[in-house]
Amino acid sequence: MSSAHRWITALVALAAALAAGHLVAGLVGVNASPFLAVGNGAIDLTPGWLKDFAVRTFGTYDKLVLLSGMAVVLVLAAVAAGLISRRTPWPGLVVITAFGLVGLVAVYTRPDLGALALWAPLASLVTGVGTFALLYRVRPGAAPSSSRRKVLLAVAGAAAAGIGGQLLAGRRDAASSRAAVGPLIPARTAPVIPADADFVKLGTPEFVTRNAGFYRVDTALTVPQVRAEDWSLRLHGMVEREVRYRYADIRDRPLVERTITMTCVSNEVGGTYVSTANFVGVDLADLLGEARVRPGAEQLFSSSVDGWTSGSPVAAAMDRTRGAMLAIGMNGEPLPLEHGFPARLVIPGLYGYVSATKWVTDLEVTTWQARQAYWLKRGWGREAPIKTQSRIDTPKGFETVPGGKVRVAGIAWAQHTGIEKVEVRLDTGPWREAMLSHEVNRDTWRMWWIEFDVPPGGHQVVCRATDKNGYTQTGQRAGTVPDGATGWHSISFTVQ
Ligand SMILES: Nc1nc2c(c(=O)[nH]1)N[C@H]1C(S)=C(S)[C@@H](COP(=O)(O)O)O[C@H]1N2
Ligand SMILES: [Mo]
Repeated sequence: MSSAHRWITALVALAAALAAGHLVAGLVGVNASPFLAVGNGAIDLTPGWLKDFAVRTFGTYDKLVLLSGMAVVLVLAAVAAGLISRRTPWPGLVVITAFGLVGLVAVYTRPDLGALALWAPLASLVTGVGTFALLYRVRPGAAPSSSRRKVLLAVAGAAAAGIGGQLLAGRRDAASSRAAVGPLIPARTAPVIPADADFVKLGTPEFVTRNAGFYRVDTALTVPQVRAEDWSLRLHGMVEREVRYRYADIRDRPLVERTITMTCVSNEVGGTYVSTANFVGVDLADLLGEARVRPGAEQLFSSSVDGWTSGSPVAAAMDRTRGAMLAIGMNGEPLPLEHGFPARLVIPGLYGYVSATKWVTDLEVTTWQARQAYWLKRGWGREAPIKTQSRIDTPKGFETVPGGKVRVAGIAWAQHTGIEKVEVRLDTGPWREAMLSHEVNRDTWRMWWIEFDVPPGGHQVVCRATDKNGYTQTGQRAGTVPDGATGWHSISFTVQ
């Protein structure tokens, strides 16, 4: 048997195995697809420093890079498995079985997958082994057309299975469930946002971020697909009465709408992980009140359907003046799938990893001692209030602007405290106070702008915010780990 025939045989077996796994995953849940399960497992096993590096280097492409890397490894392993099977198929079969077992273990250990999900990697394993053994026995010398036909058949079968899996996954998809929710009309709408809440024409972002532009941060390789009909939220632990809510139970309550600026702890100084939306939902304090939290409770430990967990202070969740929510709507629509459909937490003033669990299905009232959430175990802080920060949006870094007056504009935030002032400095000049936008509420960002007369040449602007507690942002640079970056944002630009 030629070496080309052997490695092609192995590649076809690989394609068939992945496709079979995907087909079955279409029936039992897309994340059971062994390839995705290995990817998700790899993400959870990755040490924090490597994860930070990946996010910093590849940004939102980090997961694409991971999947591509895995694909390259698989292809190389398949080619090698084919090549080493010189006289018998056994060496190749051993390699294929080993990879199949990795897929099985990955699916088995995923917290978001049940026993049914094991059928997907099993299908992959059996198909991979079977395809390789069968095609290996085809004698290319004897009947070339028949061997080609068998290979073509296997390839066609793999393609059909893969597409079938995708279609099946789509049928169970949450998108149609979301489309069927209909309008969510709050009983208490958020105050109308005045026109002078932003300075878009002067170079700031829009006050309310469109859903499509809202930053996204999570550990999920594929967006969890939860249908509203299948969703429920269990509230238990240190409570007098365990409660379970279904989607309709939440949707049919009087809904409240709140304008809130969310921020990620991984936001570097000057970064983009900050956005504002009108969230619609119910007060978390109401739900906790119905369960009756017992004395001594400290932590609200929330779990997502994909196994991700978060720990929020019970006090923040219960504090009615803070307005923590179980949100089901965002900017006039049901939550987009990527932002947690059917339901998520939003607690104003705390970084997302301790306050904003998406696809939330479980709330356990407990102590700090008893449970450790996902990022806490990986070295991030337990209490993580959002730090007062500001960012320059105009001019852009290294932009060349016309001579004369140069306008500098940006945003500042100090959620739950409020922004008092923003100061801007050109080169080594004095700090000058910027014009602030209308304050919508203390849980949202504020926009600012200022103009400078700038001579031609290279220049630098720096900004710093002061919040309503009188705290002025420190110029001391700190990284994002363990509880948020500090330092002043600066921009270098050139005047013509
Ligand atoms: N299930 C789940 N929820 C999650 C996360 C996650 O990884 N998984 N990431 C959190 C983090 S770190 C942030 S900053 C916010 C981001 O929410 P967004 O993607 O809607 O902007 O979601 C939080 N909720
Ligand atoms: Mo985050």
